[in-house]
Amino acid sequence: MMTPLAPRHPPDRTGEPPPAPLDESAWLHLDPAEAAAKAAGLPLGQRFRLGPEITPVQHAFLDRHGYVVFDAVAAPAEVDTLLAEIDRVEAELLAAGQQKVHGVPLWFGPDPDGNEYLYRMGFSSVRSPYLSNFVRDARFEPIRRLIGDDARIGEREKDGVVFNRYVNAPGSLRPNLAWHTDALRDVFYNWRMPGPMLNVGLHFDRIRPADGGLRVLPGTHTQGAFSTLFRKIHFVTQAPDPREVAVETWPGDLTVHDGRMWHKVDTSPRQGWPSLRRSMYVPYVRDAVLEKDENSPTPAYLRLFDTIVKWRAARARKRIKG
Ligand SMILES: O=C(O)CCC(=O)C(=O)O
Ligand SMILES: [Fe+2]
Repeated sequence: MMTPLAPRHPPDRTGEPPPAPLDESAWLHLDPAEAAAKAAGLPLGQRFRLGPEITPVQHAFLDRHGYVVFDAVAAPAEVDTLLAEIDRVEAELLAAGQQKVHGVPLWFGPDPDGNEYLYRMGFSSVRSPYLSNFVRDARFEPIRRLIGDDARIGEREKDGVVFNRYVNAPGSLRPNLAWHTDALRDVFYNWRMPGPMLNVGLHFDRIRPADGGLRVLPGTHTQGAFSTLFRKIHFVTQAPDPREVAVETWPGDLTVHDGRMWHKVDTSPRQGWPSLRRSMYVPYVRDAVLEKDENSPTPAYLRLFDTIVKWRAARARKRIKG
């Protein structure tokens, strides 16, 4: 085993450990109707264990609510090494003055100390063999099969492996992410309403409901096209919804959510580095192979965002310099 590298901001590992994930040993052979009945009786915050197969109850929970949380899929040493790798790749990109990777803009803005900080990085595994090996590890095989027997990890497709950071500080480029469905992005990529689509996220920080973080609207993955597009204003509405559920995470947790479900990231009430939240999304792809490279254009859906983000970054830098 490799010695863990130290990240600049290791996750907070103080406080309560997570509750034990559900013991499903007596439920492994339930038929879909029985599994659906069990899933209906579980709390919305239920944590599951990722084993060699997605279980009937895990399937049923995901079908019913649109998301599922797996307990500590990455070990503490892996979490630290992944975060340290992101720090290393960030330093490389900064040193090279790089603005995009494979057409996907890098969003740099001031961190709580006023230094340049990478808030969103697409294709984050292409410069990190460790990260690339990690996302292809055998433990994720049941997740791949859940998405489809023909699914593959698109390290060089779509936006690749996306690494997100959120921090609440004066001049922060991004303390949150407003309500949206990921389906909208696929409408842009494919020009049609997407069918079921599952997004797989790894979570690096301890996020309690009081810390902001990921909020979902359970069940909205089965809404009609009109609600998928217009229930809220995509990437603008941030206001609480009475039906929202906070997805509580411990470092190393893995979530699967249906991209047609409404979700957002709320600002942490803390300030500075204690507000830091990091997530990484691994693209599982089933469409025809469409690999990107350094000559790939910026996708249309990112161009508008990129203009807004660059403007916010410039404004933040000016404000910090006074
Ligand atoms: O950071 C997260 O967990 C959510 C990010 C997200 O929803 C997105 O990038 O589409
Ligand atoms: Fe999203």
